[in-house]
Amino acid sequence: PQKAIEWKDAQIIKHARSGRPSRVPSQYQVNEFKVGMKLEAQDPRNTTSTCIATVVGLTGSRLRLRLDGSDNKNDFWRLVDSSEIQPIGSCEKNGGMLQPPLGFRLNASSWPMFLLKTLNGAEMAPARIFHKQEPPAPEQNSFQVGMKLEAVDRKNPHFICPATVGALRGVEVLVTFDGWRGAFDYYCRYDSRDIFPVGWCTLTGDNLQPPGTKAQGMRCSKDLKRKQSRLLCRKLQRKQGHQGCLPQGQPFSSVESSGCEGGT
Ligand code: MLY
Repeated sequence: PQKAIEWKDAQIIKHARSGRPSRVPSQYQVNEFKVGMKLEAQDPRNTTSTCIATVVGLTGSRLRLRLDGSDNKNDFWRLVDSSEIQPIGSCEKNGGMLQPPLGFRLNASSWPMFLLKTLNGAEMAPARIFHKQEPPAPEQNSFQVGMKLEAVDRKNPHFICPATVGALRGVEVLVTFDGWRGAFDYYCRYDSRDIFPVGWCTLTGDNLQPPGTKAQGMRCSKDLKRKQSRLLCRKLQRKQGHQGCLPQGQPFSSVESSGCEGGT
């Protein structure tokens, strides 16, 4: 509850400052799921399949999910308001059929029996804890090179890390991880749900990783600027116990990335 208030205040202040009408978003960071609850989820490796998943962990407003009948090597993380999760029964209601996950451990013919067993007596996540919809995407890509953000490390998706916009490419943003060389960089759409404004982890209670320790090679003055802002950011993060640069509540998928860009 405390968090929800902080969030709203931050929203109101931000909108008041920008002179825009204050539209407070729904409390999409609220996570009422519990470990062990079952739900329906899109199979991330076979997105046309709807499967049964179990919440095997909670981190901030994200769920660590494991598909029933799959192994423990393919866990994936979803935001509580993700459109890729829904209450059990939704698939059938929409005329669909639950599918075994890709890599189903048993023979395909045993799927109906497996389904029956896995759901029998299971704690199903109640419909009321699902969020009605994802927040709307900003209208355009307003990111700028050098802006700070918090981003999912797609190679290690349990990690959310301090990052900097390294380049822009139309509707795409190059996410570079502070203190790491290029191996983890990726391009994503500006409205991707893997990138967050600075302060997101603090707001939702997720863990923000500390920046890495590797310096990036300097090729031009832009790189130098980026390095300076990274150092400044790290200094601030140290002060705040690695909790992000300048925690300012911003809507998830907000176009503006806040924090220490520009080194001021
Ligand atoms: N131990 C792994 C994890 C690296 C994570 C990098 N992220 C945070 C950008 C490795 O060194 O490859």
